Amino acid sequence: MDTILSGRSTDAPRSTADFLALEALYGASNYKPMDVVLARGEGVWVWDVEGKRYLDCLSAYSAVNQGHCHPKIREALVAQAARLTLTSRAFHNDQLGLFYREICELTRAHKVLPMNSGAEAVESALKVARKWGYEIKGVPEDRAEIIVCSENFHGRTLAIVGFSTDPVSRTHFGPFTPGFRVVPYGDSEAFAQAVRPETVAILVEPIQGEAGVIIPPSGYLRRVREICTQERVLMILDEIQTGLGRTGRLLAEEHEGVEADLTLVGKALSGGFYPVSAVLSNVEALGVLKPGEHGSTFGGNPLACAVARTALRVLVEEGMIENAASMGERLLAGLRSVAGASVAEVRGRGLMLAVELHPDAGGAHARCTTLKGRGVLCKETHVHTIRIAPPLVITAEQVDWAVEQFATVLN
Ligand code: IF1
Repeated sequence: MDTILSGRSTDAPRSTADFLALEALYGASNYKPMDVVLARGEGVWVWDVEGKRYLDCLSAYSAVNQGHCHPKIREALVAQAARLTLTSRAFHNDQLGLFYREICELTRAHKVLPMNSGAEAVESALKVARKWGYEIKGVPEDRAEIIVCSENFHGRTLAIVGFSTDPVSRTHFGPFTPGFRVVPYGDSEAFAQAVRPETVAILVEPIQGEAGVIIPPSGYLRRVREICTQERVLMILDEIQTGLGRTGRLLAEEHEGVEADLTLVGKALSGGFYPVSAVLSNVEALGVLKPGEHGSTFGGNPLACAVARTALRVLVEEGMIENAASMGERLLAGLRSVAGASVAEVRGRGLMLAVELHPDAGGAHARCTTLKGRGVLCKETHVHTIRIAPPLVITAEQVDWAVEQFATVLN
């Protein structure tokens, strides 16, 4: 450890190959990233260690909706970092109440639970739903059931992977947490059939991101909302990826005109500067939490709150949400116009898009590698789908240039 900690490295890495070798030597192999080593980001652009520029069409899985290194969010981070970064929740701080008020006014939530990672927000919502079930709905102790959807992605904790339907996410991590039931995504009647007296909630993504930008049938979320209201089941919408402008609305639930009982946000809540997530509640579900019953060392810290306040402000003040709607339509039409025989479907809402290739079309990874060579960074999902999600600040000119690059791999 002393060699590593002393920083006495034999030679400073410079090339892409140097950095890849260093990571391979010390890092756990829980990812297989594309062979590009990024060193700088600004707006929609990132640069690698060789100085090559790329249009980022992943946005760190929708965590940099505001664009890389947004100057106003950076200023807020630096200023707060010079004042106060962490107090724990044993004491109050002068940023938390302001963050609460601003995110509630923006989302019409009544209560907020500030956390750090998306998975923490999901886990917190699951705990609140169970507690609400026992104390408000009257479900017998330890009998609460939460309904989730096939092909879900909600994070990597043990409870969450326990209800994943993706073998890669769950194999050899058991035993898992009981109390979850899986229903087909997009099928509201299957959900209605699955509800039992002990059902306390459904956890669902408005659009499934990791599954490949799966958009449910129109009316699905409205019907789920109706069933939840009729059966006294909490509707928990995971907007950690779809939220904060990504689909062309502040929250994706707005496309269906529904209001969840618990809404989860994360990722772009900090513009990519800091892990910040939150559980937003439109009913007093969060009211079941009493002092000492839940918490987190960093949850609601002043640095996170200062960053999140500015990340939300620039999202709204700089018209990023409206831009996501208009540039998303432009990009969707552009991709469809260049899609050749290898493409099965081009789909999307706002700037959350995907190109699904025919199974015999040679896979998405090879095309992402070719796109890298043309200065566009994308990530495939589930072998045949290219996920496309640029920062919400992308311009029409940049959209048109991106379409030209995609044309070379989609024909
Ligand atoms: C990885 C996927 C995306 C999420 C939704 C909760 C979370 C995520 C809808 C948890 C996180 C990230 C996790 C990251 C890659 C990325 C991802 F490929 F894993 F599935 F976006 F689709 N709900 N998604 O998308 O938030 O705890 O990560 O802050 O694990 O590789 P987190």
